[in-house]
Amino acid sequence: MKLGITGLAGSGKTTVFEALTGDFSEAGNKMENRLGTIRVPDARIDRLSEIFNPRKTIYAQVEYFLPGKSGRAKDSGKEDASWTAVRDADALIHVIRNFNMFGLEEPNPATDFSTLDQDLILMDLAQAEKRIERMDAEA
Ligand SMILES: Nc1nc2c(ncn2[C@@H]2O[C@H](COP(=O)(O)OP(=O)(O)OP(=O)(O)O)[C@@H](O)[C@H]2O)c(=O)[nH]1
Ligand SMILES: [Mg+2]
Repeated sequence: MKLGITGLAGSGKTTVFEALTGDFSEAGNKMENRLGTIRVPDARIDRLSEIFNPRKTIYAQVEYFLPGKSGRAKDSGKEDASWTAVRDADALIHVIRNFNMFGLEEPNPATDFSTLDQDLILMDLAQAEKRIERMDAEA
């Protein structure tokens, strides 16, 4: 399963990515895409593995994808939404800021949530419209 991390600028995306993956290797590099794969610990698999003693034990994996700056909308809907990089994710993690940060406005989680949500909805709409145009052309 691949999960794409989204959120407005400064919301805490990198922090969440690093907490989830334990990967602190590229701290400070905002341009590059980052992908972290973790194995999901599962006591049931451990038990089954004990019983059947297979040659290999493979846990479920979760991939966390954090798009670099170029692959995401910059801020609060003022610029074109461009979360194209997370388009193939199975689900999105939406990181919302609820802490004070020098240089940013007071936290406003509800507004931030709907700002990004609307960007994503517009992106979906644009995608659907393109698709319809293509279908029309083919018909
Ligand atoms: N107080 C507080 N600070 C946080 C929290 N999460 C992140 N920060 C801090 O907020 C700042 C921004 O966090 P980042 O994880 O870099 O945010 P980001 O969304 O990756 O930012 P951009 O990549 O610039 O869009 C950093 O200084 C973090 O240490 C939190 O839950 N509480
Ligand atoms: Mg970041």
